[in-house]
Amino acid sequence: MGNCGAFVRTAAVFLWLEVCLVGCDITDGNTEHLKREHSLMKPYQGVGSSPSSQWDFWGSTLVTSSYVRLTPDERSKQGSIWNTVPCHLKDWEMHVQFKVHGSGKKNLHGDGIAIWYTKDRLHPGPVFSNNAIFHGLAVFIDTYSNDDATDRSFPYISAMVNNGSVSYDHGKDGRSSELGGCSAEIRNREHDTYLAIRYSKGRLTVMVDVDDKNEWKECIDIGGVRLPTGYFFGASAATGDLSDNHDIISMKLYQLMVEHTPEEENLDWTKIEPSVSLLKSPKDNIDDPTGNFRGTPLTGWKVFLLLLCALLGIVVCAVVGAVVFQKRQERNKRFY
Ligand SMILES: [Ca+2]
Repeated sequence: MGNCGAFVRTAAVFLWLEVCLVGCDITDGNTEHLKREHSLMKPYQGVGSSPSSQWDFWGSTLVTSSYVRLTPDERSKQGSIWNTVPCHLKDWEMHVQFKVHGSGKKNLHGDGIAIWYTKDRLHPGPVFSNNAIFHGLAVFIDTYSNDDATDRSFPYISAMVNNGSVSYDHGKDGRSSELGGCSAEIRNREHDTYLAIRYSKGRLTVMVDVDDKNEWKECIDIGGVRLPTGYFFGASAATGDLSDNHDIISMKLYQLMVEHTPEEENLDWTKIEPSVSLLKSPKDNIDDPTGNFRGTPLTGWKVFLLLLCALLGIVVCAVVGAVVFQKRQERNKRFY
């Protein structure tokens, strides 16, 4: 019976470790460090106006002491705000506090906000007031469904990685180029709404906190993503025939303290071409561009298999134990 106990214990420990790997990864907040040169916070002193400012703004953007309004609730407005300092962190997490609000009724408002980590900055264009062809990462908070398809509800949050070869299709809400996404009720909320973008060891995770519960909900989580260092953070928004106030309250960038191998450290990370290695079923993607194997979330069938194995082990042990017990009893009987 000793072997059986050990087997069950091993299975239990393995299960616990896997669960911890998933849970710990998302809630780990102790290793974060705020980087002020890449953060935009109240009261936004010197933004845009002083030569030493670390943020530039463009278009309809209005900076007050309590919010940065990228567009007012008026038609055909375009605005953006961009960090002037290139980011050289390998592992980071950006927290965006934002507010989208306006007088438009259901489905009569638009277009939304985009958060950027790109090679070029202040590059006006048709995609939430930025260029449709870009190098880097974009996370779209799309409040208006341009496409007629009804299989998803808006506002819809999606992510796209581009090496300058693909154009975001605004008419289709970027469906063909999206890496993943989720619906989130972010508009006209009484409380604050937040979005977090984490990039670490080739994994891109987007989380939302929009229900005033002070907890992150996973929206996108994919591996095999390659992004260089030296790009710029920015936010942009646009209105068309329909409008909304698109406000950024804060953008806070945290450095994630992650160890890299000496080989990884010696690479020139500014030369990395933005890419994604697997577009199909990214949740099962264990490929890591930096060469490290990394634990993937424990999927339903894996849990099922593990439990099945443990159960089978117990049954086999019980049967063997019963047989041995019976044999021993029979042997004992013979001695009488
Ligand atoms: Ca749209």
